Amino acid sequence: MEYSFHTENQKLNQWVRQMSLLCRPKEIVLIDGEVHQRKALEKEALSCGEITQLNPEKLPGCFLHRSAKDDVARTEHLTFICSKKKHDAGPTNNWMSPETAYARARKFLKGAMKDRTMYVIPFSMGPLGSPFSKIGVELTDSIYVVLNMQVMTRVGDAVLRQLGKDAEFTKCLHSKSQLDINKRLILHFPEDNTIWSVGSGYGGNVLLGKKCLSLRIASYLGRREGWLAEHMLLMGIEEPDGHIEYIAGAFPSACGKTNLAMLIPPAGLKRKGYRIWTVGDDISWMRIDSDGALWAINPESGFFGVAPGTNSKTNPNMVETIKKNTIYTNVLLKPDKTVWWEGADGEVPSQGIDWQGHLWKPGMKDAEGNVIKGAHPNSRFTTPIANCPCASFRLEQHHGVPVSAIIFGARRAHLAPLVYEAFNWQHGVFIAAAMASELTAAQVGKIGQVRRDPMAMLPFCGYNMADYFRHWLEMGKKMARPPRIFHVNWFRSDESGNFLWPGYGENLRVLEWVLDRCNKKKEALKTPIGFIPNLSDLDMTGLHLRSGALEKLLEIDNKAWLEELKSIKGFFKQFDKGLPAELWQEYEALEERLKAE
Ligand code: OXD
Ligand code: MN
Repeated sequence: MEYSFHTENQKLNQWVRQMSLLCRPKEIVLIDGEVHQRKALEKEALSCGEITQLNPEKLPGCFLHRSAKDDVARTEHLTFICSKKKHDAGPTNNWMSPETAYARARKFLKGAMKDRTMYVIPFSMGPLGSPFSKIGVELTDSIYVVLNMQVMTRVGDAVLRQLGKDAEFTKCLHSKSQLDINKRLILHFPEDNTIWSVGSGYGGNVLLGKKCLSLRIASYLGRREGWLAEHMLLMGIEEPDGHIEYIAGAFPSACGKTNLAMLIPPAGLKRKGYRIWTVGDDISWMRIDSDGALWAINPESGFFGVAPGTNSKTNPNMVETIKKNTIYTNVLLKPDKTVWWEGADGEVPSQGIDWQGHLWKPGMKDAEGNVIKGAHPNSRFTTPIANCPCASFRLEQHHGVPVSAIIFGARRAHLAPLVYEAFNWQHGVFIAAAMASELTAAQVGKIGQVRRDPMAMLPFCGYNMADYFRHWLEMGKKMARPPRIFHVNWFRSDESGNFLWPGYGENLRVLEWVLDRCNKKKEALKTPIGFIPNLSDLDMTGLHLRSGALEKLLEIDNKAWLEELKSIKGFFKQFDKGLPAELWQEYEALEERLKAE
């Protein structure tokens, strides 16, 4: 069969034809971004059972999708950086040579789209035409992917017009193939601006604009072009006089990043009249502007959020957001065609259809005696940011927003205080490079075990992390007005394992101090690890912690930090001579300060 595909862009035409000859679809359909095409695709996905229509009165425009049982999360062990030289992928990435990677994937992709349609999705990460933005084109044989990409990115003819005759784009090829975990590969070729994903249908593996392009490929491009692609939320805090300051924040998974990005101010701070504006909950792209400050956009246009635990206490704004035009994946279906998950609002339903499509009743157990969950712990919703009651009005602004502070967060039962501030940019880069979090049920590994996750980018950096640290240091030197850097820990616990800090909306009390520091409104206490707040500088109106809890939250145990240094050393050593000398300097300076006390 001869494939014909024509746009103005010859490189695109040629590539689509080549990939068609490999995957052998029955037809090629260009996604134009128009509503009637989307409606037709929804209809087709409904008729083949790929999605189910939810209650049109209670959840208008919403659908449910169930994935294969072993295709419910990112598969890091099947994710590779395929640079020519192994060294360029670095010690923290899986590496495969481009030749081997292309050859292996080709075997799985050959004829994989037989009897299927290949959809061609032109998409823009970032507002069309912004100097931040990057164009990608995803080829996929999954309508589910098309529908999700239309929520998560800007899709269609306008993108093609932007691409014009000869603009560059990231070549993204996806086939669900047989959805076989043994024939699954998520491959990144930074030097070819190419991504190949085969054998999966899970968002993080197949919505190629997200982790694959906006973090792995973009981090590589960012280094080459002098900007940063980061695993960070982006939020604005508006004061009563209308002035808005923006904070970017990096947290490993299951640390409440999405909830923080759209928090509701706590009752005790209501009198101050703060309003929160969400720009993004997962990814920030940051550039130095002509004012010497760091400006950021969220390249995405949707949230791909975790359902379990989302309720009107943890995240009221998200509860509102997902009431319409939302695609749910692997949640429980209730008899009235609405959805439920563990930790949702309201009563536990008396029955439903679980994420695997089986009849479910509360308390049911599997053969091993474990309680069967209605929704998968990593069940998700894909929903437009525009639905969010606190969506920032600057989402479409080509210049993005100015970043006053960057916060790095982690989950540490002990050691890290509630908040501390770096002495300067270089020290901040050290703090971020050494950051670590305890594993939760969301990751494979022993619960509670500490994993180093620099800048929360461990699974997402598209090149050698030693070079990534160097790039961060270089960016600092180029900024006349760099953001201040902070570290936060909402998860410090007492001896019995109870959290000392209530978290959620109350976290605004910490962010308030962060912004006061940025605006030089507050002094701080100098400690060996950085600046911490004077107790009286945190506004605790309306919040009653147990006596001594705040002191404990800000306590710094020098002995424990000296132990921590040993683990940091082990982590840094794997980068060998590549690790920037500045990070060893910071390491030694910290050791000296800890020993001097
Ligand atoms: C995500 C992740 O889905 O970080 O955002 O895994
Ligand atoms: Mn993420």
